Amino acid sequence: MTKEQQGLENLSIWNDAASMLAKAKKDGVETVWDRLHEQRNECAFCAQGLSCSKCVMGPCRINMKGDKRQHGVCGADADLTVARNFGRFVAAGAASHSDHGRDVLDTFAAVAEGKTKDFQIRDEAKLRRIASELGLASDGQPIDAIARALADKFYQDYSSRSEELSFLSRVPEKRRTRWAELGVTPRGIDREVVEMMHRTHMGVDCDATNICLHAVRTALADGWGGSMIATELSDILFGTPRPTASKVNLGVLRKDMVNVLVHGHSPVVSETILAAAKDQDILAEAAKAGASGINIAGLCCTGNEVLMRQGIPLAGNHLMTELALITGAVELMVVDYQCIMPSLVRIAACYHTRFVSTQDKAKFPGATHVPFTPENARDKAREVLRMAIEAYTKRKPERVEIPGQPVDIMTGFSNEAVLEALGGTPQPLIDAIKVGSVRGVVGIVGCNNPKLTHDYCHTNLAKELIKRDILVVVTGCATVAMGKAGLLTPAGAEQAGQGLASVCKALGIPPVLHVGSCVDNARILHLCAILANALGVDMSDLPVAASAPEWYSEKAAAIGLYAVSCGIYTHLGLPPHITGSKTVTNLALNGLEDVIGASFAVEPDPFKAAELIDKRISTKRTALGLTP
Ligand code: CUV
Ligand code: SF4
Repeated sequence: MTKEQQGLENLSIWNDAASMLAKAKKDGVETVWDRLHEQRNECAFCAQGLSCSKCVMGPCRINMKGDKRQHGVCGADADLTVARNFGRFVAAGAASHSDHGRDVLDTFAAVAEGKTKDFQIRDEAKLRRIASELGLASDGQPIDAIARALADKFYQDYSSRSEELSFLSRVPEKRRTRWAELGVTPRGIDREVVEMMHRTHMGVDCDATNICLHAVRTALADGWGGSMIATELSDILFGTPRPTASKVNLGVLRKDMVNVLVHGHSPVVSETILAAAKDQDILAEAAKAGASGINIAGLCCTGNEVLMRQGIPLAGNHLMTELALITGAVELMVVDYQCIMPSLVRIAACYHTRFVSTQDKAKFPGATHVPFTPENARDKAREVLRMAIEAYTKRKPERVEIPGQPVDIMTGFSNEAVLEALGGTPQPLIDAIKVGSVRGVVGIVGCNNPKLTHDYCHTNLAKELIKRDILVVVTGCATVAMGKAGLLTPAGAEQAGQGLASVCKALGIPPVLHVGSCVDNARILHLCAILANALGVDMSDLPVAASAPEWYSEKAAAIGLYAVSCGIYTHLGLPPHITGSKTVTNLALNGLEDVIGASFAVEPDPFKAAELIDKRISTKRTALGLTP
């Protein structure tokens, strides 16, 4: 379908998006949907994972039709080509989460070593708790000594060590045994990623299944390694999330204030911007420029980070990032890395918007580069805010359009907060699952993809699940969809089934709980492990599932694969580029079930997906001796 046939209104389910798409047309600004249209007739080889450019004897295309070329120049067949491509795809995702985790670790280590005054340890209790959980001396030790020891331990997790990752101590025994038997126990995080790059070089691992098993190990190194370290250390540095109220959609931008959007993933930059925006002299400068204050709003995952911990409003998700600039109301967008469309720099240039990059590993031609380090962050943040204030004086009111009113949301459901609300133990949740008022728990995670109507799958899948008394936990860009649909407030429970609604009312919680950013999917893993350990079962026995209905990124593939590898049935709205191999596709859809206790399901229709997930939860409930 072309964009013209589809009509602008079918690109997204939201009014704020529709208004900005119309404004984009009027302003002559190109968006992701225009480019998708230009890229139509995608390459069938690439779509199926059957093209390879890993060496200069190629590039090669493996033709699956008739008796034409069945092998690349080196002799690689379809299975191997798909597996090598997929292996690298997962490795890139795991590397992204984990390198973000490393940056948080570097910041944490700088604090521990007294090298920076710009960051502090805000949750000392959590630091002590994690240190003793991981077997480090904590009682009576000074806080910086504990922090140094913990930093050291996590650096070792990144190394080429051959022992298992520290946080595997959280994993139920049965699951760890299964991983050990399969040879997929994750060791050093970097080691697994590098080994995947090695294995997929020409003439190394030529066994598709063997490569897929290493993809499992690489993904697990992300979930229980890089991502979990990112989450736990971010909590220690910036505070463990507590239930907080906030707002969502483009309406959170303010006509009368200096609007600064934080975009990317790491909380290190966004938290510093937040802190500096409270400096009295900066606020005085904003007032002098005629603004009634500085308004910080988030996009994508860094938006989720500052929403979870500080209640900062979320302006939008992945497909809203361009549209946010088209409001003409944004003074400055400051980015770190990941999911930042290169087009944003060009769109910013169409308005008075300044675009600021902050990481030496993520530069954007046309942007102003302000390199942040743990040591200089606060000064740099002040510099960035001054640029925003200056830009405010250049805003053209006639080009500003802020669509709609913000929607109320509730956020901050860390496992700590959830357990506290339950009285300190998971037992009330387990009891609710046992009697069936909560039939199961599903994590809806991840991105948007312009190939699918924006947020249609997210919202409809969530609504279908809560109707069936299935509690939903949400992270990443899906969060914005749930918020706009009114599912992140206690009132959202009116859309839930009777059982779930009664639980939500008793606890005063929404039927969809916001648990964070993409790396915070580690919180969901941890929660599943806590539940499984409390019940004395494997994670694959739990009535839980995961879904990435509108995913697009390599990181989402890593998340999906670690979820399945933990025994969590995982729904995807779109398949990865693996359909050119029967072996790999079968492994994903069926074969993993026997070896790892879960598999993937691909289904673009959210109503059918809800059926599949419901059936899975019923099966798991029955096996536990519960009502379906
Ligand atoms: Ni990490 S990965 S688009 S959900 S931020 Fe959103 Fe966020 Fe990217 Fe996907
Ligand atoms: Fe072709 Fe093999 Fe080189 Fe890939 S590795 S480009 S299939 S020759």
